[in-house]
Amino acid sequence: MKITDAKVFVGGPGKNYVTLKIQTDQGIYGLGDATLNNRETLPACYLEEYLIPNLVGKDPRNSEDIWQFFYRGAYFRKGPVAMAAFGAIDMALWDIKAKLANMPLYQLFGGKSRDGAMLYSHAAGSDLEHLMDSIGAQIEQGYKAVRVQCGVPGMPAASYGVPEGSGDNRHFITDFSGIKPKLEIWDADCYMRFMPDALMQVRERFGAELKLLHDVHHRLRPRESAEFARQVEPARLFWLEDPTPADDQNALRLLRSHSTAPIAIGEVFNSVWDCKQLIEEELIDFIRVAVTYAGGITHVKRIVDLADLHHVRTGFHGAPSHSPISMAAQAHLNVWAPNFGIQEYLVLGSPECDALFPSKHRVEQGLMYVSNEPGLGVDFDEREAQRYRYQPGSHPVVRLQDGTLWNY
Ligand code: GCO
Ligand code: MG
Repeated sequence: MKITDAKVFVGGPGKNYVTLKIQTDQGIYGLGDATLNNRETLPACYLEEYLIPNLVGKDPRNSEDIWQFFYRGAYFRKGPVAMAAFGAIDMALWDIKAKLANMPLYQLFGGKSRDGAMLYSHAAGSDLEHLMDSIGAQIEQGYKAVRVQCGVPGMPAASYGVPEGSGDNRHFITDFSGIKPKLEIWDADCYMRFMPDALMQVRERFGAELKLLHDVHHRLRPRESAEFARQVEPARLFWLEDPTPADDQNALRLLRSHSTAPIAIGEVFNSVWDCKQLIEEELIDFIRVAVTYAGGITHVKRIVDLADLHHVRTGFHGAPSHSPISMAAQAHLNVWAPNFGIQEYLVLGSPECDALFPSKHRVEQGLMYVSNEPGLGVDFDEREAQRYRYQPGSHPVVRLQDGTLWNY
């Protein structure tokens, strides 16, 4: 069996999905997602100019060797651009393999450990009142776990995860008005004075059962993050995400020695080497990598297995930049993984998105059920894809009140 051709498409409804389609000489094709939010053309170029010419002619069943060929063969290893490109190839090869076996992908991992995998959605408000309404709306839709982000008094309204104005805008991350970023302001003092009590009010309003998550988005210094993690303990969070940047991983020891709040980190990681210390020292409870920019199924499965040895559960990234292809790959891992924790999920299902990526995966009462079709169980309509073009966009940048540049 041989790979005969591969093509990359960039675009989608309100998104720049990077979709890879690998064709074989047996008529079976595989699909992969290389969407690196706001840098989409880079993995697309890496695929087209460097990887696809080396892919054609290879036996698609040797997905491990192909992964090693690109990773070890590149000499300059890792990085989100390369790992997103390898990830898309890897997803597509697993798709082909499962189609050849005539099985849904999860069967190749070892079958199902559960039927429905728990999802969390997002709630956000410019103030506590709007946040409460937004949480209520998510619960009404059946979600048992909700990530909550709230505007902070004293800080300009637009900060991470919080809509401008009072609306419920959960697609805030990318600004498509151009390549120049918008500005957000961060003030740790205002945040730390307000947020622990706000989370406690949410807990009191919605009761003990609701699983509450909160994302600090890398904004606190290590000492602040330790204090904050201790302060939020009474709210009994399901997780506290990215309390401090994980570049200096030793810094997490300080937080760990002051708080038992469950910690989730890893959405910006792209290799097992980024995860290793946090997992082995048991400095986190959930690993947040995504199949999209952590090297696909082959590499993420290795991370999941390492995590399992250290009581770390999965909580894969699922921001709206992931296409239904990588979300499907994660859904298959989620029903299999013995150490599954939760999956981030933001409804992608517009009619345009469903037309571009037809699938029978379904969400019911906050749980995701994978379809039993062979492969990833998602298709890609190339004719629909012709409707879309790449649209430049950017993440905001963050400054402190005095103008100092800070972590987005
Ligand atoms: C999350 C993430 C995202 C990121 C986004 C960047 O927890 O979902 O923090 O919101 O900001 O993926 O592109
Ligand atoms: Mg996050």
